[in-house]
Amino acid sequence: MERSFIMVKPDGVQRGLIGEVVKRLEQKGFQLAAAKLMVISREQAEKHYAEHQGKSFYEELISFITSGPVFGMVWQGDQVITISRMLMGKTNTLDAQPGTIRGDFAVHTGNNIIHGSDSPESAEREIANFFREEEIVNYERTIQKWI
Ligand code: DAT
Ligand code: MG
Repeated sequence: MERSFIMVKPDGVQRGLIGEVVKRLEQKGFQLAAAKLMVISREQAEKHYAEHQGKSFYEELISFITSGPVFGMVWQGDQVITISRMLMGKTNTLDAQPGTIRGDFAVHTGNNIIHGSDSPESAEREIANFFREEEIVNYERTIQKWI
């Protein structure tokens, strides 16, 4: 069973889209394993976006992601990384199709509502950056066989 770190960014929290994002992931069939509202530190943000260090948008990205509360989550399920990124939509908002979260709610590439891990390695690193092991809840869902 695969896990992903998915986060409603400060713009999504301010716009009241936490419920919408959670609803879409739940309806798809994924299982919530952890969640918390938090303001992330500059240090956590730099770790999270280490791959983008030095890019033109890096400083703006770090100040945006630390500018207010985010809603961080761990979701699990088969292919959750790839499928949740399909639900998110493309990074460039002009490519984000209607029906996706970014396609339905975002106008600008920076303010794009949601983050989702892009590989099992980044998921593991990102989850460890924001959650302690004991915050991740293991439980069985009786509906799992119907997903
Ligand atoms: P994603 O969030 O789809 O994984 P990413 O990891 O390439 O995309 O970039 C992280 C975030 O940085 C992205 O959600 C928005 C911002 N970003 C990426 N490319 C950008 C660009 N060309 N201009 C402004 N912001 C950008
Ligand atoms: Mg990314």
